[in-house]
Amino acid sequence: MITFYNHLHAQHQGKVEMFRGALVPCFEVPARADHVLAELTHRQLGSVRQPHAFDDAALLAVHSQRYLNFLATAWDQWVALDAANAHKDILPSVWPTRTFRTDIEPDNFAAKVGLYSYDAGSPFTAGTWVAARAGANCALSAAQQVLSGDRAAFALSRPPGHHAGADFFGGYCFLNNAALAAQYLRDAGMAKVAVLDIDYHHGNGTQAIFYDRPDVFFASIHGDPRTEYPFYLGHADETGTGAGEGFNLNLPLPRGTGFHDWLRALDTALARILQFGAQALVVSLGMDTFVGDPISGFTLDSDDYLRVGKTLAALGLPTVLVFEGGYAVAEVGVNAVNVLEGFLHG
Ligand code: Q9C
Ligand code: ZN
Repeated sequence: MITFYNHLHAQHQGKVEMFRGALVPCFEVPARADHVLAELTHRQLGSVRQPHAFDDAALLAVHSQRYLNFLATAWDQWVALDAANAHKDILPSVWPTRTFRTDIEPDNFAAKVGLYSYDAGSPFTAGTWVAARAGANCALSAAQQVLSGDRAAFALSRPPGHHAGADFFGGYCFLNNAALAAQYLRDAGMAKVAVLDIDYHHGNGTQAIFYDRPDVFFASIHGDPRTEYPFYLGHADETGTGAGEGFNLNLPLPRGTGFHDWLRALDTALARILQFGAQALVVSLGMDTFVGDPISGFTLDSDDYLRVGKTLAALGLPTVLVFEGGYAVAEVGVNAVNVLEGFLHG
């Protein structure tokens, strides 16, 4: 299996995120991807390549023009406010909630940041745009690889993507890599594509992007949003809207859920994906379901990920795997590569 590795990922390196009234060190750190790369290389699970370049059209197929303009210019706008800002990350502090307008982009920079975000945990840094773009190119390259006939490909990309919507960032995500891959497969002529999200957190961005569409089925297994981030989306009664009704499946599970129950949810999701008639599968591969994850609540262990990979492969579909969350840094490499190994040799 070819891995497209985001060689520019370390340019996105947030310093702090807001947590319980204090700024704490970021959980989403460059070492995460380094560990996966080291484990992949060590276990020789296929070649590692740099992503191909894609033009703006591939991004515009998912994201809005004004959001992409903002991402591309945000850092320069920030430093133009005050040269000393170059040493600090951008974090939002004001947001348009219910009753406010979002159709007018404010001139004020802080107001713009809030318009395009939904939490104070996702710092935007000097290299965020460059890194996120190269990460998106990894997902697009993996989709292209599968279109050319490969059974599967892996996008080893950070920052992650599944919380990012068409025009907002949050949850450490800026460009929705999985959605970009799915849309790329659609635009290349695959009529039905499924996105399966097995990150601990609900993939609110991906769900929102495809919620009114019958051509991309979205299924997610995640911590119950009543207690788990992103809180405001991911309930079982969200089944799609309009033409997309019936093409969204949420399987929330309580904090503390172990592999037995998690695997039953996976079987449910995969059965629905087969029933849908998907021609290709995009997996949002979050490793924060691991028992040792510092910000999550499921109890999967490292060996369980071999079985996860084997179960995904049994679906028999061309598969794009996209790296998402997973914050037990020392173990994230073994866990992610176990999924790949289970997929290839399970
Ligand atoms: N103090 C992904 O896994 N907040 N995003 C956690 C911890 C946000 C996770 C708070 C978690 C976002 C891609
Ligand atoms: Zn997550």
